[in-house]
Amino acid sequence: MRRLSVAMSMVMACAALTLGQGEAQAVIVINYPDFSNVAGLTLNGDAAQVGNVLRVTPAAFGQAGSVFSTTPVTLASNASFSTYFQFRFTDAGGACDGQGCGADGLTFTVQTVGNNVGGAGGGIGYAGISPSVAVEFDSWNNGSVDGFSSNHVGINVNGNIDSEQLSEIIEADLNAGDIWHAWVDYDGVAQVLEARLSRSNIRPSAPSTPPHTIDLASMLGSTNVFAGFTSGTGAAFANHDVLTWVLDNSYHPINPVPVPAAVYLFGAGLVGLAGLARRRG
Ligand SMILES: [Ca+2]
Ligand SMILES: [Ca+2]
Ligand SMILES: [Ca+2]
Repeated sequence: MRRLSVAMSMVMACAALTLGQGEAQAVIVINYPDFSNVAGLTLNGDAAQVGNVLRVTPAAFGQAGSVFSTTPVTLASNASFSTYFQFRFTDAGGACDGQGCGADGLTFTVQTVGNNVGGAGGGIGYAGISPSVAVEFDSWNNGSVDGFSSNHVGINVNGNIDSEQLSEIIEADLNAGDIWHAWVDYDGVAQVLEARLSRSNIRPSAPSTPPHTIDLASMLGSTNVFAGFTSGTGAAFANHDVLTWVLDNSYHPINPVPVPAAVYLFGAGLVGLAGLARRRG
């Protein structure tokens, strides 16, 4: 009995840690420790569930896919949110752009509908989706719209692939097959969007792109949004997989990131779309 009590205390401490220091009001509304169950998500175009990952596009020519929450996420009144996800690009093939092979990348996108797909290839499954804001992880140099970079992170708006902010990723090639950790945070009071990227699960103190000032609530015209991912391939390709995803509908940067056991507990204790759908199913 005593042993059980100690075990429960440890479990509760673990759950509290997941919330982050002093962030008791954080509410995780999307929580997929993996994608062995994709209930609560709408898969569009060439996106598919493969094993326990979301394959937003497969390693094949000319693909375009997207995955969004099936029901809208209600953000804080000022449209604030924080999200964390892991992704990985594998089996790069087709043409090469002179700075490695594989294309075209992945975006995290927030928009007002959940069942559309943007342009393939350099459109990264995002081109033309408006109104929207996206963070792109772009692995193919499409010339001036990409700042002539073959490996960069950018902040895009309203389906335009010519980024508002763009920074070269120098840590490694996106197409090298590593697991990447990404954080996207929007502080709707300060109206600042930041993106962070690392192969470590420790959230970098500095953002990976210059902070971008944007009035998301006005731009989208609603704080009920669809959040998710888009991807595209063209003459070059790769598997563009999302491995895990957590979204808080307020500004609470997800740090430290959930470890799998704590994520499960967290999802069971609060409302996660996946958990909700499982209970319904
Ligand atoms: Ca590249
Ligand atoms: Ca590109
Ligand atoms: Ca780009």
